[in-house]
Amino acid sequence: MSLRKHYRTCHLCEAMCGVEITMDGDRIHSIRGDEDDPFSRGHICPKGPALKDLHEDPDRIRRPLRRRGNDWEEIDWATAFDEVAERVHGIQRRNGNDSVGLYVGNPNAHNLPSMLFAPMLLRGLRTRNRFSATSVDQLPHMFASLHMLGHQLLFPIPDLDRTDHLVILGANPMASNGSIMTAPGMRRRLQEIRERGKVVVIDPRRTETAKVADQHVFLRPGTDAWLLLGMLHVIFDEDLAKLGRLADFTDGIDAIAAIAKEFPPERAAKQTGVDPETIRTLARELAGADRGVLYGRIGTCVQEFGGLAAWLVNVINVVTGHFDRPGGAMFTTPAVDVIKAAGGVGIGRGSFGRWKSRVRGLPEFGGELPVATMAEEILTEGPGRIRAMLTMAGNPVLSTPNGRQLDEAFASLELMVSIDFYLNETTRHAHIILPPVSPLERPHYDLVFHAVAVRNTAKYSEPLFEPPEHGKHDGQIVLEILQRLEALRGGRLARRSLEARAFRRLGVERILDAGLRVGPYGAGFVGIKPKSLGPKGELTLDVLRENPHGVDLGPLMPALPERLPEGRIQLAPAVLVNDLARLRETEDREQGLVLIGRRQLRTNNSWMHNVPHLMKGKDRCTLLMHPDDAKALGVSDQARVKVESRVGSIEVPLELTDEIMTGVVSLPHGFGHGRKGVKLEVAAENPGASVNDITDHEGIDALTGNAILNGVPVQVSAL
Ligand SMILES: Nc1nc2c(c(=O)[nH]1)N[C@H]1C(S)=C(S)[C@@H](COP(=O)(O)OP(=O)(O)OC[C@H]3O[C@@H](n4cnc5c(=O)[nH]c(N)nc54)[C@H](O)[C@@H]3O)O[C@H]1N2
Ligand SMILES: Nc1nc2c(c(=O)[nH]1)N[C@H]1C(S)=C(S)[C@@H](COP(=O)(O)OP(=O)(O)OC[C@H]3O[C@@H](n4cnc5c(=O)[nH]c(N)nc54)[C@H](O)[C@@H]3O)O[C@H]1N2
Ligand code: SF4
Ligand SMILES: [Mo]
Repeated sequence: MSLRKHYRTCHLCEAMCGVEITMDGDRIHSIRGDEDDPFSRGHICPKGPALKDLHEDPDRIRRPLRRRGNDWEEIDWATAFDEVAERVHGIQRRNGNDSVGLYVGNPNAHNLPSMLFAPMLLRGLRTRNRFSATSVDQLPHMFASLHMLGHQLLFPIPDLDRTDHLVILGANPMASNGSIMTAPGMRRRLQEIRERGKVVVIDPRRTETAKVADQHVFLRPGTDAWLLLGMLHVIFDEDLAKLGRLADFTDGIDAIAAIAKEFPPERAAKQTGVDPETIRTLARELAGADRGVLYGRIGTCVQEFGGLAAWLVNVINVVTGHFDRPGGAMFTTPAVDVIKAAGGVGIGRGSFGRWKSRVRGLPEFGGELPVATMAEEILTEGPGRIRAMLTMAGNPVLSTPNGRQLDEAFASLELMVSIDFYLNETTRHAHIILPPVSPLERPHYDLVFHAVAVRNTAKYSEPLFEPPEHGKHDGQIVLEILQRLEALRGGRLARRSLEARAFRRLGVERILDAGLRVGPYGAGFVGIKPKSLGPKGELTLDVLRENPHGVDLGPLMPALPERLPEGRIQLAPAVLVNDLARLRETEDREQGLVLIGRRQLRTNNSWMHNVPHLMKGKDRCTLLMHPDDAKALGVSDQARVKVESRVGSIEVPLELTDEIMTGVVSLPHGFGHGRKGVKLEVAAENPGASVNDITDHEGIDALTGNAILNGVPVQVSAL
């Protein structure tokens, strides 16, 4: 037996754990945490070893497929690309460019070729009907960053390793392993904060993270903005605000002080269920901490007032002096500067309301429309209707609101093309499926997650396996489609087509190398370079190749005002301040039982349920409910119950627990694999139900267009 080791980054979630893969010949023998990865130091979670299972999964699609009635036939790549380009071109010529829609899912962010090439597809399709997982996720953070900091991708990251006081609002990093806060080994990092100071979790459920924290506070779903306003009141009322050096480039503090006056903790308490004294203590302790930070994540986003909550989290960090300062919310200096490079690949600073969706008139954000309106754009007749869809690494039937309606919409399309290697709830509607190579057959570098990590690091992973003959990564698939489309469109060689050619010639590695060279640690950088770069002190792809465990580039550094495109922080942008009116209107609203989500360590959105060892054990697609609510409703533990909303109903087993507050129930998302035509053998054994069959496509944060997935009104009854 000849064993050799391969080192890479696990790309499955945002934590960027280093893995050591032991190879027996050309087979994977075992996978464990890489002790020599300077960032993750040996940590992995149960999903890491699944890299092997995903690679070897017999259900993974390896050749292009074309629908034939209820069946599929394998076709060669040239036939597949020609057919896709011709049909897309024909549909656009007959019905206009907007008749072709695009959905881009979450795994693209974990995929280097996609990150480099998908933006070209976004532009090359020339459609305004672009959708993505952003509007069921972090859109409110991007909205706040755009309006406050001048760039949608300028994310404040909690400086986890130096803070002494961490307040976590609407995140469960013990299960999710962190989001917009890449930090492998969450348990150790949180424990270290507790040794230095305090960790507080504010969440409608006493989560896995709450259990390893010093304090947990129950909060009614969707009321984060009220809580944060109450805290701001205390900060100004007790004279705890301090801008420090930020005062020189921060506008709007007086406007914030005036707003805060209106929201004493007693008023906030009525909405949030958090008592006024607790709100005062939360504010005082955070403001009083030398190194403190407030971290808000998806619980603050996918709710009715996501934009307000994301804004107010930033405001509190700024006015308590915990912004752009060690231990506070800071900004990364990534080796490939996605913010500078973003202009080059067409992502840009961001935009809002440049156009509106056809049916509901919802504003565009960053060139995209809210995904909650995708189904009606397909189903509603009239000029501008979507007749063809392209999906790329996503499963919106399970991951976006009212999945049943979307199921119906996809089934009605003239053409659907999916770039994906599974036949899942979404891609089963495709006419053509274009499967990229396995993630272990492509090079890897985390363009996105290095840019949102709690430390500056860089790591490149070589492909572990040669791609199979004719195998294509996502970038190559995109380019093939685009080049054919441009050729069919005819006329002069378009600039985009030239760009595509140039990109194709360069290839992924050389583009990455160029990105590193022009980045802050590259040849052009003046200033002190980290010792880890060696005597020459320049970061290139070769340096990363020589350091397969990754390179540490040091802690986060103060970066403002230089990193702000306009040089200033806007604390009180009118678009956000004006949305407070909508919040005030909900003050006396009656609220019944509401539904929230729940991530589980062994899942990853909708697509890890085909891995046997992750699916072992008891059914995890259960509805959590407080025993008091169960008593009032006459339902008992383990019973199957019906959960109903305005748009639909599902049946799931009940799990009673006092971990969840009364008036709230919780279901995980990503289940619901029982639909006809899905080819996920392991997942089908334990299909569960999809929570997004009952989330409502009309439920959006009216400001940002983000979907409301937490705080959905439901009724529960015995079956
Ligand atoms: N109710 C509720 N709904 C939610 C959420 C919630 O908390 N509650 N969370 C939301 C969030 S945060 C997100 S990000 C979305 C995710 O929503 P989506 O991005 O739509 O769904 P995923 O399950 O991530 O999609 C996985 C698909 O990508 C494919 N895939 C994996 N890797 C690759 C690759 O390298 N290339 C290609 N081409 N395909 C690949 C898989 O085969 C699978 O089909 O779900 C959202 N939905
Ligand atoms: N194991 C695993 N890891 C994952 C994923 C996965 O599916 N499984 N998905 C990945 C993705 S795409 C993302 S975006 C990240 C997300 O990472 P996190 O943001 O950490 O997501 P969650 O674990 O869903 O935590 C959200 C928390 O918000 C709480 N909550 C619900 N409603 C509200 C509310 O109104 N207010 C407040 N304050 N809290 C509320 C929920 O109870 C929950 O504990 O995780 C990533 N990591
Ligand atoms: S925590 Fe995330 S990156 Fe680390 S092993 Fe698990 S899935 Fe992979
Ligand atoms: Mo996400």
